[in-house]
Amino acid sequence: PPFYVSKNLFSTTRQQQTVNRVLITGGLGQLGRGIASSLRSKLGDSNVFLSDIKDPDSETLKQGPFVRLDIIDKESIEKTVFENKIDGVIHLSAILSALGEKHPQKAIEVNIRGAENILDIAKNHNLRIFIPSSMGAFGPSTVKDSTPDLTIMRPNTLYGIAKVYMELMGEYYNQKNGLDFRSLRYPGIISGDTPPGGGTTDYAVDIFHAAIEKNQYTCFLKKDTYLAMMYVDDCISETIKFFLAPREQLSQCVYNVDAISFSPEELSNEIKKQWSPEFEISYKPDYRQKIADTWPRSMCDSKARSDWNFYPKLTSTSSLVSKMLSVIKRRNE
Ligand code: NAD
Ligand code: AKB
Repeated sequence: PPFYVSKNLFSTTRQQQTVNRVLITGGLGQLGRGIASSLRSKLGDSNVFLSDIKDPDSETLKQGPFVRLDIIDKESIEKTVFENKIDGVIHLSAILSALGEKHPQKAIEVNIRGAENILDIAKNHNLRIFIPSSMGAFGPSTVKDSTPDLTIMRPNTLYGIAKVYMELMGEYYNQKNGLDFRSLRYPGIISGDTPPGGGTTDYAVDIFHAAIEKNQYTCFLKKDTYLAMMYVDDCISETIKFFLAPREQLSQCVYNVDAISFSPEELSNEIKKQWSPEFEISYKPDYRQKIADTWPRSMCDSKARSDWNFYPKLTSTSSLVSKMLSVIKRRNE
């Protein structure tokens, strides 16, 4: 159980009730387009502005407004917010855990300076702001099974350190300035139609493509490395539910969310069963093993379930494998 429990962790002074026009930063990564498409079906296509430092493809441009934004360029972001009457932000720009250890300066710039910029803008313009945190915010001294919302957080990656800083700054502005700051600690997110962006949990996506293309996969984690995971559709639907939830439903700014826990060996056994008994996996752990060893095997998300009805639908390794195989096969047709 959490060693510290407090009521009123979410201040509701000064906040508007609804969001109508939303800016998504870092929107061309694994999660952005799916989140934009789901939010557009609720708010209208022209009310959700996708942005990224990268250029979009023509299909993305057809679906709704796009602005090219670098999260470090605070002035341009502020101008976009002001000119488009933005009242909500979903901030996805990030350098993920594995990439961050390879490019530390970039990780500090995007994950720390970028979060500072967007939180400051949200505070000054009274915007609702959602920023995903991660199970990477926990560290080697955190309990690894059913990790509670409130527990020891001493991560040893730049990615995790930036997530803890972002969570604390958001909570601080919520308490001091009434900022409507919301965050979910995601587990590893698994998707069949969008590639992951350089994380420690990427193996759980790569393995499916390798199985379908060559019936063989060399895994960068050891076979018994259990980690918390979630299918992308659940991540998107539950994120939108949380982002649009009436503020009265929330009793804290930051919640754990979780769905499935498995190891590479368990996942590959299920792929053998459902795809091909000839599928072969070998293990060649690299620097990402050290990161994975410090992360939760599962997170306790009971507060998210009771406060705002968090409810992931895909909760077994077998249903995840079946879903991933069908999505990737359909995409390859
Ligand atoms: P991703 O790496 O796929 O995408 C991140 C996007 O940020 C990229 O499109 C990139 O171009 C953009 N970006 C990088 N530098 C930028 C800059 N200077 N300015 C603007 N944009 C910039 O990440 P994702 O998987 O879509 O993750 C989105 C959020 O969810 C991140 O905060 C991440 O930490 C969090 N999260 C993701 C997972 C997961 O498994 N995908 C798990 C936990 C938390
Ligand atoms: C990563 O592995 O870096 C992400 C995450 C769990 O935050 N997928």
